[in-house]
Amino acid sequence: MSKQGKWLSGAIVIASLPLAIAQAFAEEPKHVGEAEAKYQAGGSPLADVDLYKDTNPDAPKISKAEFDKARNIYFQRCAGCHGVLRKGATGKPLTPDITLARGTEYLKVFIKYGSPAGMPNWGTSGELTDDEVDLMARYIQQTAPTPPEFGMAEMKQTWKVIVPPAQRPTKKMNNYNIANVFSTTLRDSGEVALIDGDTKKIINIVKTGYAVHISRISASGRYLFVIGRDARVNMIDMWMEKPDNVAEIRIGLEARSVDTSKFKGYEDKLAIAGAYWPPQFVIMNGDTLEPLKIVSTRGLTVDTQEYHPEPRVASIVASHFKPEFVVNVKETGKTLMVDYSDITNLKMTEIGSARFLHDGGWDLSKRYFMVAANQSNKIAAIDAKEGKLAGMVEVGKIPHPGRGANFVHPKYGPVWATGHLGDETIALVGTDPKGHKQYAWKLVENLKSQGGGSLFIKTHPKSNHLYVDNPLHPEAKVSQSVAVYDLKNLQAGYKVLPIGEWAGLKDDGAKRVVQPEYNKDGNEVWFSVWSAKDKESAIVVVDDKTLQLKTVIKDPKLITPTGHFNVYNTQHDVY
Ligand code: DHE
Repeated sequence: MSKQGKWLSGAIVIASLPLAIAQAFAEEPKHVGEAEAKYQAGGSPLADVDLYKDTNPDAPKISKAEFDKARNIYFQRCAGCHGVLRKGATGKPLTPDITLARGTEYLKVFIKYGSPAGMPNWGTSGELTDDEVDLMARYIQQTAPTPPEFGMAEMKQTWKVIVPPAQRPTKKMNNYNIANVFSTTLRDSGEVALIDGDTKKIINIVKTGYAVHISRISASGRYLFVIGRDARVNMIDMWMEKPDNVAEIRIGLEARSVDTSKFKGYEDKLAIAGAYWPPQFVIMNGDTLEPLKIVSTRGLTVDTQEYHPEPRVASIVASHFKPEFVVNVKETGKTLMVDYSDITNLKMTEIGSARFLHDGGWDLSKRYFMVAANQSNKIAAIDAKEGKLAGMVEVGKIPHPGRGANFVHPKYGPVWATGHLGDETIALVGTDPKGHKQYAWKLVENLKSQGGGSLFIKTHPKSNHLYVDNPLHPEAKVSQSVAVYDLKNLQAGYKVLPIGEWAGLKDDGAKRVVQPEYNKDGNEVWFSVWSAKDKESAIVVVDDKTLQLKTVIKDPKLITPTGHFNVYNTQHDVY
């Protein structure tokens, strides 16, 4: 049965039952785990944006103040799954044609108790009061307000060249070993910490966008690009005496991805960023972030071929085989190979795979981009050389690789690995169609990990270890530790490293251990120990040979560290 069908059948059953029975029904195991629901409900900057709205005469009454409050709650909690326009994304559509027919009382039951199909129980969990549940039930029967578009004029208004290229250093002006610098996301302070990987000292805390998301490095290793959820791109010059911002721009109202051109002859020439809203990507000058070309991703879904009004841009990566960006569009399930050699006459190859493309990384040869279609439980292998779909693999529940991990398996040859949000497996996928044809694009082995709620997995060509985090696992002892496998003896299972405990934090924060990241030489692994913004957090560095604690980096400025990106490994796609 389709997901939609599953939801509808559950919905019909619930609608025809008295409340107590509906409650019991809602307490059945959820199809979407708590971890996944929390992860998606990350909060959207659109809560503060002026939105266009109309008033629907058929909808229940709602005052302007109530509408604004509900809109805020919607963008904080609901938009991640149900979409900005409520047309459905990983969650179900909530447009008035559906919600008005259900009515307020029915919707309140859903919002309060959740549903077997994965809707969180916002009321009984204490996240929303009864009044807020009632408000949200009325709100979702109104026509969804539309955020404004964000075109060239708006982008140019936000574009700042802080230090023009002519005034930038002509050689490296500092003594840092830039290749071993880490850019650490300080999620809730809207900053990145640049940390010297050799001395473990903070070089600079650089102001970036709201709830900053990822960092990427230019082909030469000189420029660092950071994107915030508010779609602000910052460009940092690592050659400055104290590396800092040299340009910035907003490319939309909400975004997650950024990268820069890496093909020979185009190094550092162009940058690209992808937006969640409006659904579009923009190609920029790699020196100044001047916006050059905006391309909308609105279009039809890969499977049912229905129009989708807000297909968000998920991961973007620069190809090493051609002057192309690989742009993964979530809701339509399409990968766009964007040829940047002539952006006036822009050519794009559209590769269809499966819906809800999210994150991914290169295979060992850097020819195949392995992208997770997370709500479809699939990995698509995109051949960047031939510009086509090389294969699709059914893996576990809600794969979430980050960029994944590559190593050579004694039996299956080169494999790429991903963990999952929704189950405890680590999927190994064969990636060598030449040398190991029978295993290519197949799920060759499943390792068992500590549990679901995993976000990132990592290894390094010089390491014999594979690290798997579980920051969204409901049990603290799992979310605060990391599992490590010996690549020479996978059958032995994993060892658990108590990273949260090693951090020795003074207060009892969430201490979620997130994202293993190696140093340049591949002999240390860094982990963020992520607590709330008013609690102490830390970075724990582990010796990869001995699996012992090497050092803990603490500083009051390290507020909510999450992702971290080693310059060399990010520049060269080493993982
Ligand atoms: Fe991420 C990568 C989207 C929540 C930390 N995240 C990505 C990418 C996308 C994405 C599309 C791939 C970018 C690329 O490669 O170009 N993330 C989203 C969401 O939509 C989601 C689910 C909800 C939200 O509101 O943003 C979300 N992400 C989170 C978090 O809660 C995390 C754990 C903590 C944080 O900092 O916000 C988080 N996401 C990361 C990290 C990466 C990432 C560290 C980069 C992984 C890598 O190895 O490259």
